[in-house]
Amino acid sequence: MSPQFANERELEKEFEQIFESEEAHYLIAQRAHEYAKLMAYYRCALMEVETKFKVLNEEFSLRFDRNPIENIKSRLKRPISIRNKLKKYGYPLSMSNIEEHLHDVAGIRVICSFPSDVYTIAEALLSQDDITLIERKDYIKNPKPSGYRSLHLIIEIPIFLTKEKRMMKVEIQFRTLAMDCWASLEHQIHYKKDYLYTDEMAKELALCAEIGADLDRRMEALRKAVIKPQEKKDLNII
Ligand code: 0O2
Repeated sequence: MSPQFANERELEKEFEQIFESEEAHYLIAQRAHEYAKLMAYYRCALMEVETKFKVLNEEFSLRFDRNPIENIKSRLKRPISIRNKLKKYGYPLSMSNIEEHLHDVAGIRVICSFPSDVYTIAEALLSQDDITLIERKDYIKNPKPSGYRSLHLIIEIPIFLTKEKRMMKVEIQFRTLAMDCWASLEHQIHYKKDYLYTDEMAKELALCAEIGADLDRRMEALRKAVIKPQEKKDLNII
């Protein structure tokens, strides 16, 4: 056995001894339980926010006979992504650092029909008295150089447990169908990938995003042309 291999075997043995100790089992189990509990709280926050969107969609449907929300997708950040992001920011992995420094552990994507629906639904949510706005990034009014468009909100929402009320952060991304189509496809082609990527490709993707934005503008103009006067008045559409 080479000296390097002998050292590795010794290291392995040392780890085995540590992991077989009762103390280590207890520590790992305790950490796993804390993590599972925190993720359960984030899942509760996602349920709360998702319900709010479903209620808004239902009410809209009653008032205007159409649904402004096409689709709602929610997800919890994967443990490896949580670890990587904390590492990127220079924080050790701990439950308090996750809660304090990561704003997108719980994420919801709301896909709306028209650009104006994005703002109507976002404002309706923000006007609710149990929602606190932490951060707003409007990549629709100010698209990223890549062409990415979405309205991002970080909000805080209470969840009510048996003996406590906890404030949880949720990231919400609002997009139209056209914006979502571009972002989903660009995610496969380029975003955070180390595939070949030339300036020409970047220009082509930015052009595709412009085409999507043009589609949104044209569809919105058609909708405004057919809309009933009462809806125009209720939604402040000129
Ligand atoms: P994934 O794989 O979608 O979960 P940070 O939030 O700290 O990472 P930043 O730049 O402040 O960084 O956040 P920003 O710009 O608000 O973007 C966060 C999320 O928006 C990303 O999450 C993506 O979902 C989406 N996003 C932002 N820019 C792009 C883009 O150019 N293309 C696509 N397809 N999506 C984008 P994640 O966790 O980075 O990625």
